[in-house]
Amino acid sequence: SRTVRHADSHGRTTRISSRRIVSLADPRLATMETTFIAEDWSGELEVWSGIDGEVTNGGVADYRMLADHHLRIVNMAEPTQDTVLLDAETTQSGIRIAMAARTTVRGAADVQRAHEARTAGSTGHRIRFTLAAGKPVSVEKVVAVATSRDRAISTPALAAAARVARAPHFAHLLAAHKRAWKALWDRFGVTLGNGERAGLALTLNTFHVLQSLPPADIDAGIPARGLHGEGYRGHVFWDELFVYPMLTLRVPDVTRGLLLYRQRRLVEARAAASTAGFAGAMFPWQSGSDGREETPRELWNARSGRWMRDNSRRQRHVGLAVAYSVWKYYEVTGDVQFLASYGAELLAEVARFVTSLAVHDVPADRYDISGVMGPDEFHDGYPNAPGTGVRNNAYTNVLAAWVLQRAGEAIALVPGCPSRQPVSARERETWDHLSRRLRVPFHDDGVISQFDGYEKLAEFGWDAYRARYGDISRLDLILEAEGDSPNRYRLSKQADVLMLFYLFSAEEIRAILGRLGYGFPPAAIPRTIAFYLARTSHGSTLSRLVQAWVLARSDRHGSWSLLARTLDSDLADVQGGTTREGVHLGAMAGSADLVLRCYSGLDVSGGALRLNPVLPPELAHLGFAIVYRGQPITVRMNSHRVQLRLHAGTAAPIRVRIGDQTRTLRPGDEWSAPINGRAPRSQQGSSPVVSPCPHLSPAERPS
Ligand code: IFM
Repeated sequence: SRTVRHADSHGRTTRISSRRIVSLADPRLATMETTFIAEDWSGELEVWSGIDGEVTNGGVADYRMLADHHLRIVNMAEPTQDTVLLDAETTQSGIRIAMAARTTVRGAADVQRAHEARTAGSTGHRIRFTLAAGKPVSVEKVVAVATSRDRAISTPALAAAARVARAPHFAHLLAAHKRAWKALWDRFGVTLGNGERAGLALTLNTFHVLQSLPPADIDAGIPARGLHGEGYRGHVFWDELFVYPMLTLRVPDVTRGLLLYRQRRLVEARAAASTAGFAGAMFPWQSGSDGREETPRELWNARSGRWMRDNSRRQRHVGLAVAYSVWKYYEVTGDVQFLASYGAELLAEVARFVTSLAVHDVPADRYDISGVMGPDEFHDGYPNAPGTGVRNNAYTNVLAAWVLQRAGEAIALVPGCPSRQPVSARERETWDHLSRRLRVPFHDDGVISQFDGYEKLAEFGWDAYRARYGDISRLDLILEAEGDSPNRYRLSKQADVLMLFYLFSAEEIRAILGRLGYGFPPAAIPRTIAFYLARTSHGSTLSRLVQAWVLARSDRHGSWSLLARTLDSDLADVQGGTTREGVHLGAMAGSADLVLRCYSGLDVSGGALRLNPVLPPELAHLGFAIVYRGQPITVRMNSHRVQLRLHAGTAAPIRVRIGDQTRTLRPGDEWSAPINGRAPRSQQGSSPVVSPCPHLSPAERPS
């Protein structure tokens, strides 16, 4: 909604109020209602209402030197006296997009209209009517869209014209829109026992994630910047890793649909792997329509006025993120059918790819993965070999070891899958072996090393650079402008090793490393975390999110402050201007997910739903709804107690663990359990020792 009071050069004041929606009830309809009130005058008003086919992609300053015109107009028409239609085609992909707009005027007696283009590439109606002082007149526009990707249509133009002709008026569309949001909000609403600011930001973030999701019948992924701007040209990265969890626990079908978006692009990922000389599927770092690699080769540095090489496509961990999400979807839903039809194949193809990436170091009987980049995009190689990638990125190798193990389990669960290229017993043995022998580098003091040789890099002068530049989040640009390179230093753009503590509990990390033959004593965990916390520039909005998660149990107040900043990523445009290029969907979804999963200690690994909350001091209570293995559950908690209510229905019994107690619960059951085994509050908030979230065993908790 927007209201403007406009005073013109003749001293007349006009109040213009507009409301507009893109319908959640029918995402192919949008509508806006604009109401004019002449406050102190009477006379004629002229309005133009139509469709602009000359719209350009000019929203990102750095792309201004690139092509910005992506539509070719095919036809413009006036199907009925109050409707115009524009039929266009995207210039490269040839997708037809038709839009029909119907304009109605209410509250004026003398409406005159003429079909008139405003520019050569637009079509519309010029509408005139008389405004009487103080008497509102509303102009209502309803727009329908159809594309050549829609199902069950003849042509997009016919579909758009038919849809707009059948569409109800604004008030009906708004009412249906509100009902649809209410139904969605019943699933996604979170009650926070906290001040309004965090609640507002959480609601805003959840809203923007939800309205970026494709309807089930549309083949679309999750673009990193939502549907809100042109940053990264709508490309899909690994950011979905941060989005799925909040969806899977509420609308698992949506996660399933989005994983199928990846599955449909396996063909392209297989081709990419084979072209590069590997087996299995190599998912692209940035991709769009067909799933081919579309990461730009160069990045513009406005500081230096130079193009920089962009080697970020070396982030092979993107496929591991897809595989991780497949398994997590299965754990929450128990959807074996999905695993049999699609999931096992995705896991197997990613496992095949990492297997072919790994090179055996025979004397050490270890496997190395070289030529990659971790999530930290500041290191694309070694100081003497920039651009060639790094060796044994710990995040990649540890996650790969976990995926190899899960791929084996998946095949055991659904033997014979994938039927296209069944997994042989020998392959499974190789995966098992690799999940025990991949190399993970460590520093001399036992800290997990970001990659082989990270420890040998120079320490960076953080204080001096902060003093000189203020905002040093994009050290890659700063250093390049100085003729230097981040490859020389111990620094990270964003959480890299720490991503392990985001995806896995401390026990899981120790188990994966233990299986790999590495001792990782509890004391090494806070040392590892502290090492990287001190060396991260937060050049991505994902970075503080991960740190907020990692600190949730040891520094509850610090975690909350980092979360508050992440929640504000777009509300306050914390990167100073990037929000206008699109929201940061990973941070938006991840912050909403963190409040729910991390602070409640919610975990689903091992076939049980576990809750082990530690709320930050700022959060008196927390309430939300989830669906676990088909069972809808309402959860409420404060720092002493968790209450669960399982909705009546036909779901199978589930195992639930709260603190140290485990129960089997059935539809209709309620359980209110005290939270046990936590350090007293006074010991937690101020602990200087960092320890990860979510499930430290008592022995590992900082004391
Ligand atoms: O995927 C992220 C990446 O991790 C950091 N740079 C921005 C990308 C898109 O959000």
